[in-house]
Amino acid sequence: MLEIARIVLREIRLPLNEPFVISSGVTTERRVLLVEAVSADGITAWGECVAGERPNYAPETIETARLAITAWLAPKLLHHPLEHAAAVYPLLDDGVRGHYMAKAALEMTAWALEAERAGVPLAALLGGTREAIPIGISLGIAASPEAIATKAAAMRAAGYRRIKLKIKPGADVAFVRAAREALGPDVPLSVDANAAYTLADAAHLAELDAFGLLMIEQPLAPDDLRRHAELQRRLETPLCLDESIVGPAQVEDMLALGSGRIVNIKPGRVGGFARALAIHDLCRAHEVPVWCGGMLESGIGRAHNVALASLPGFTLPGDVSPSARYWERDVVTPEWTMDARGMMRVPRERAGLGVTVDRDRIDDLTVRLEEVRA
Ligand code: OSB
Ligand code: MG
Repeated sequence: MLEIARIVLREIRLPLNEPFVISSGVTTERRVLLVEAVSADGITAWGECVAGERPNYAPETIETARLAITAWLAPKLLHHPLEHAAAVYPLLDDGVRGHYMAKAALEMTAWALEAERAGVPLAALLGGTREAIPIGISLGIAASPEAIATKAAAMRAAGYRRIKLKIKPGADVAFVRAAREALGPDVPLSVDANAAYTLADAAHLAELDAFGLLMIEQPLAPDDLRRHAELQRRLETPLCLDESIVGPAQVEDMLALGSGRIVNIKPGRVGGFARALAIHDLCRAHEVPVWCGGMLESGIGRAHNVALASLPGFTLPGDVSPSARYWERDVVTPEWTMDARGMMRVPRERAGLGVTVDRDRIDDLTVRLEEVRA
């Protein structure tokens, strides 16, 4: 039985090596909410909430997640024996609408705890089979087409298997053209609009068809599944949904409506691993490629993403970049690295996350700490 006896929440601050610019805002420093859970038999596991500093990607923020976890979610989980981590989501979801990132933070920590207690790698517990995963990079909006072209070429030279450019109205077609020219026709290239467009932009977005993109990620608002379907009918380039997908139901809707052909799975966005696995299985059954997105996670959240991305349906390179792309120094050892061929090894020789959480470093970075009471 899996029984959680203690839950400690910490906020750490981690400055990014370079500001990350998307259509709806800039991030210079991450405020990361970490979860530490201790089982009744004294085993510790770590997790991370992917909620951002502001509600510019999803409605949740680090502050709403902290409230949801302390007031409503963690008290349900504490001292509640469960057969399996897969039982955590239904427990948390009962009587609490939304707050998927807060739910995911606890749920994913419970899976890590189950892996630790069973003495198996998290990747194996989830059903992952890959020894290494292909890595992409998500590049923030640059000051000019020339700047993004230079950056994209340098990242390709560093080994990344797929380059993704953030776009917004006013920083799209010319930027993509410049990057495509710098990369040549064969490098996998995609764009992510983070919901910056409307259906009125369909003709403009169709200009992107000229650049052989792998996908256009989340061009329209999260709730616009019908409009995404209308847009997909007017484009050759596959649409990929990110913000729109908060569970398997939206994938069913996407399939029924034709709203997109690829899914970005972020376990931290969809309520955790059980729902991420359900989405993976559903997409696989429908031959819809999936890939693992990122939310500028610390090495702890990254460990969870690496484990998930080792499942067989993750056929496209993920936004699971190495630690050094984000931080001067990560909170785990060894740090996450990528080889010259753009691959990251999935740790399989140790139980749980497969990396060591650097508690001293976390203590140094902690600006707030609270133990949740039942
Ligand atoms: O839309 O995929 C996104 C980062 C923060 C919020 C949303 C997104 C992103 C990224 C970064 O693209 C991916 C990464 O973690 O490297
Ligand atoms: Mg995205």
